[in-house]
Amino acid sequence: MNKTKLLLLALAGLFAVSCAHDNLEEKSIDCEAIASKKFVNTPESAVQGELIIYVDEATSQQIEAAQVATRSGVLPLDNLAVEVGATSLKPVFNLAVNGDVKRARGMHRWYTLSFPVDTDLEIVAQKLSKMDVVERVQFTTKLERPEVKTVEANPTDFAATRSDDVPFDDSMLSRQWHYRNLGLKETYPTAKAGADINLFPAWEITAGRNDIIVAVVDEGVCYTHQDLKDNMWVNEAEANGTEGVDDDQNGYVDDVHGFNFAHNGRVSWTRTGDQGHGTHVAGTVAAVNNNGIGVSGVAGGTGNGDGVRIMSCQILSGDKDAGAGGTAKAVEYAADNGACILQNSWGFQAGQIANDSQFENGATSVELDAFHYFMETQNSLALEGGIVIFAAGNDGKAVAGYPAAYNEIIAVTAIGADGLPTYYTCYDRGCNVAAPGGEYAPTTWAELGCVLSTLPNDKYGYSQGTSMACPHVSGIAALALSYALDNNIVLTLPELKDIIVSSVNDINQYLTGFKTNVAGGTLNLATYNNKMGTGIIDAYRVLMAVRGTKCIPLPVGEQVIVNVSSYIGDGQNTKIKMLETEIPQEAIDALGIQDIKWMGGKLMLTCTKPGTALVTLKYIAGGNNVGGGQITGGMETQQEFAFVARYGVDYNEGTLEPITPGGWL
Ligand SMILES: [Ca+2]
Ligand SMILES: [Ca+2]
Ligand SMILES: [Ca+2]
Repeated sequence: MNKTKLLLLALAGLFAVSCAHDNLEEKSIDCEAIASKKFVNTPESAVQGELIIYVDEATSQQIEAAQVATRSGVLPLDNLAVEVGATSLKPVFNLAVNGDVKRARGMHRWYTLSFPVDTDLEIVAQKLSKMDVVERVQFTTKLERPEVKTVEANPTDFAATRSDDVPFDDSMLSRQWHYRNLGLKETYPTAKAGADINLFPAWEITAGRNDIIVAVVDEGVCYTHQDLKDNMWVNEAEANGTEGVDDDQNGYVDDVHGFNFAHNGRVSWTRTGDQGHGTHVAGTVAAVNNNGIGVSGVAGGTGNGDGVRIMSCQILSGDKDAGAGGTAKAVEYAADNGACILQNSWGFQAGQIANDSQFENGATSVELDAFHYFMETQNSLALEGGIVIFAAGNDGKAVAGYPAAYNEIIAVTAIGADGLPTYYTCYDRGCNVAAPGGEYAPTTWAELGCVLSTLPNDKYGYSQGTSMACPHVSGIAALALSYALDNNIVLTLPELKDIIVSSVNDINQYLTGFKTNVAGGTLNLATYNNKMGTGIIDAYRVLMAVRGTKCIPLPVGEQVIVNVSSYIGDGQNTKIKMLETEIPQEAIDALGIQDIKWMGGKLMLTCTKPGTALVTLKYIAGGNNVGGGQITGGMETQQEFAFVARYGVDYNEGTLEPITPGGWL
């Protein structure tokens, strides 16, 4: 069995520009050109026979007016086209759809110049870069395909483990510790209860909506999978149309569930080299819930056709990839066809791009232009814009890879079933939030601590990686938008990003000592302190944040005293006096609350079972008494709180200090 550590789809060879190290032969890219920042990427690992160029406005107009495949009407370009035997000069983006917006953004100025593969790429690039009308020359870097270690799961093994204490009847759900972790040592030797995304209470509120579309930019998603097909996005015009015809005239033929931008055709998953990566990621976002089979997805619905929809924007296909232009088109396609969440478990190797400025260098890079277009396109009434979510990378470095690391993109780090950083996760700079990515057990490579999801051809399996963490966040974003839609709430993109990165549980209190990892080393956990992003994302907290309700964490089975006023305002206000509100019976039943007692404005209670309840508590603002009649005093008002009782909530036992937000919720 191949024990590869490389589990993220990665691009290599990007931006390794260094004049000091270049052998400056005549044909090489010269330092003057590099200094002019005309080049995006380098010839290293570049696809032969094509270059992407960004021309000035006047030239783009001339090219469009010329209407000849390889002639621009601009002399230097035409001369070069003749010289290299150019076969086509085509716009990268699809200007037939939403063309006015794209033109206003300058997207029409990107062209792909194609020529025979035996033509010297660097010479062509050099000549293009010397033309005034050409503002950028981008090499299309070949995507690398590190092998993913996946262990298949045998569905018949799960009949015995199927448990009644999960909300849906999917047979493997009780093994999806990443959704609800009971701390079972068979899962992982140091598994910790509560080290999960706290999904079950969120599902009591929403499990998705079929009008939210998540674009999975990855390998092709196996849309025929028994546990995915009902949650696939369907382009109805193509589904009911004619084979070989672009029925909806969106520029793509037979794009029923998405499109294969690598092979320019139907979405596929059975070519040599395909690893089921896209299908695994898609299952975490939205495998069909409550259908009696297989796994559950974070936003997979309740079994009533209400799961969020997966659009397959395929950029990796067998041994081929979509390149820079094809990846940009895949992102454009997602925006043009209704997606509001862009799920990306791929990226450049961490450290290849030094910083945001270098990434933006090509302001310029055709992919970044596409990401910005996606972010600025509104496809859901619940979100003004689109959200882009990326895996941080599996290089184990103290910086995320790009595009994940870019400041406008959410980068997801990975924890294991022990709630601790995984050995492979990137961390620190550029990282925003953590989610379960799973990990094989130390030394034994036992797979139950990995993420369990769908694999092509009705199969299921375990895998580990920030690639697996990322779709948890995309699924939760889909839940947030589903809940917002249910309640006619419209979020701006900054608001949704804030909700995602701030609705988290603390990880830092656990980052002491050392952890043995499967790769045979040890992690010094202090290295990760304050560097895994803001914390571990919590699906229930996310929904409460959309609702505008604060959560009060409570441990199960222990008597605690809650200083409720510390949850109001800045928590320091002495002019807030809690009134002794009666706790509703519904909440008492939901959490099995015993021994309730108000003590000087603090609430003493014991929760005997996990659960959540919304409780409205009254208080006096600005006085010790409520005014009225003969009394001049404060004002009675109230606030709604979410009581969240969970196993494994850590706090300072025995103390009467207020329980502060945090711990494993
Ligand atoms: Ca079409
Ligand atoms: Ca068709
Ligand atoms: Ca299922």
